Amino acid sequence: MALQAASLLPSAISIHKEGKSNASLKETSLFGVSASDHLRADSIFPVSLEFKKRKLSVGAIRAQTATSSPAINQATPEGKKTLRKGNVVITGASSGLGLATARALAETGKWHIIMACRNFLKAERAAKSAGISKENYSIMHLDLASLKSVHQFIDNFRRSGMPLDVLVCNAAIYLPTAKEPSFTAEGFELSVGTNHLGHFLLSRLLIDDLKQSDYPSKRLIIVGSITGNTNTLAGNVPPKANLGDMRGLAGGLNGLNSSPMIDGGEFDGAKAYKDSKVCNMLTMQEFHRRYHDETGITFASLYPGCIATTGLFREHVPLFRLLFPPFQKYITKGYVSEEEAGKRLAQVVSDPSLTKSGVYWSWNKNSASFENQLSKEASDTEKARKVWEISEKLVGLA
Ligand code: LMG
Ligand code: NDP
Ligand code: PMR
Repeated sequence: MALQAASLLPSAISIHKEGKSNASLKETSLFGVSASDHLRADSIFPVSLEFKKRKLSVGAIRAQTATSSPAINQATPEGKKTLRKGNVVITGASSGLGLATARALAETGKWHIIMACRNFLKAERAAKSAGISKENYSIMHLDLASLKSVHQFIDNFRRSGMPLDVLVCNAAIYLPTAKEPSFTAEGFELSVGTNHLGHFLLSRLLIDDLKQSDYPSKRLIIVGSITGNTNTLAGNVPPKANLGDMRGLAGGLNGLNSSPMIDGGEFDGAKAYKDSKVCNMLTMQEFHRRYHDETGITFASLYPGCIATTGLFREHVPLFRLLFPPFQKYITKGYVSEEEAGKRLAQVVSDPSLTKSGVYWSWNKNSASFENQLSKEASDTEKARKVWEISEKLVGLA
């Protein structure tokens, strides 16, 4: 609501200097109000103003899209060719893998990163402390635990006029110590609601924007994990992922007239997280089957390695947080730093050799990427279709 009002303000057409963007950010921080409450899209996203102006004078969406971002020069064998910056939306870019990926992409100078985050100030501080320069990122509010917020994010993004070239569904929460379930705004169990359903709605709607992009390699990436794959040792640490017949999901995961767990069982936070990762990997493959041939979009998932130091483990007991990094470093040897994991995901975003669609990428000891095998459940086409269909109903698309 406030956003719409803001975009009608006269200031919306005069703010496109960085100084003014700063002023707006300061305002936000001074009052300690979340950006979503009074988000001023135009002041936060410097590139968007070009669009507003063009929209008024040109009106043709394709023309806007093609000239949206500053052009950069890329040397090619034939000589110099101009390619505009790619625009990549990364959910949960305020910490861990998402932030490290944003940094790795920003360093190339070829990407504008839209950090889609639930905590605007945290994201701003994170970008600053990661040394990402101002012209390389924007922050837009997104709370995946609210479908309304997902719709608002999409509105804001479209209003900015930026084309969408790559979408990275990275954000996640993990609640291993919760005894009772928590729920999203719409009443879905929080881990599956955030990690899967929020992203499902986001990506189902943004596929239209990806389709319209004229960028040479358009991609939709959904971060998966080894712990959702029961064909690995890590995936066999209890509680194991298992979607069962999905009776809980079909019932809406609300914990009232249905179980909060996808398989209909008792609540278990660690299992809910692993189940959500199975849904992420199944969704990526279902996207590939439904959209790849028609759109040319590359759909991919990945296991970036065990990034044992991220905020993902913030809810775990202190002893676990203390021992988990050395355990992964010296015993399993599955440990990777945030920086290394960020480089891996950045490859999946932009490496010209990783354009194959429908792949679950992993990296070997020498940090070389390879196409990994998913578990039986995480590659079950029938389950993928069912997850897709039930999820469409739950998020109001069917
Ligand atoms: C459970 O908690 C929840 O209860 C459950 O609800 C669910 O959420 C589940 O997977 C999710 O997690 C995990 C629980 C069980 O751990 C804790 O509650 C925290 C305690 C963790 C630390 C335990 C220390 C005990 C030390 C004995 C360890 C024996 C095993 C050694 C390694 C064996 C390798 C094959 O936790 C577990 O499942 C076990 C612990 C998990 C990982 C951490 C283990 C670290 C131990 C090793 C120390 C590393 C030292 C490094 C330096 C070595 C140099 C050579
Ligand atoms: P972090 O906790 O560091 O990052 C998670 C991000 O998600 C944070 O930015 C967090 O925001 C954001 N987030 C959480 N809930 C919401 C929400 N409701 N709306 C919007 N954003 C939200 O964890 P990681 O970097 O480790 O996790 C990133 C991805 O990597 C996840 O998909 C995870 O499953 C995957 N992964 C991680 C592994 C690891 O070992 N760490 C291994 C394999 C996969 P905020 O900062 O506001 O809390
Ligand atoms: Mg696991 C080869 C061994 C390996 C790898 C790569 C991981 C990754 N883990 C491995 C082994 C083991 N883990 C073993 C042998 C144990 C029992 C001691 C073990 C335990 C363990 C726990 C308790 N591991 C965990 C936990 C968690 O709470 C983490 C989790 O399941 O989060 C969902 C976790 C993880 N181990 C991993 C990775 C990548 C994680 C965390 C994150 C994720 O999958 O997203």
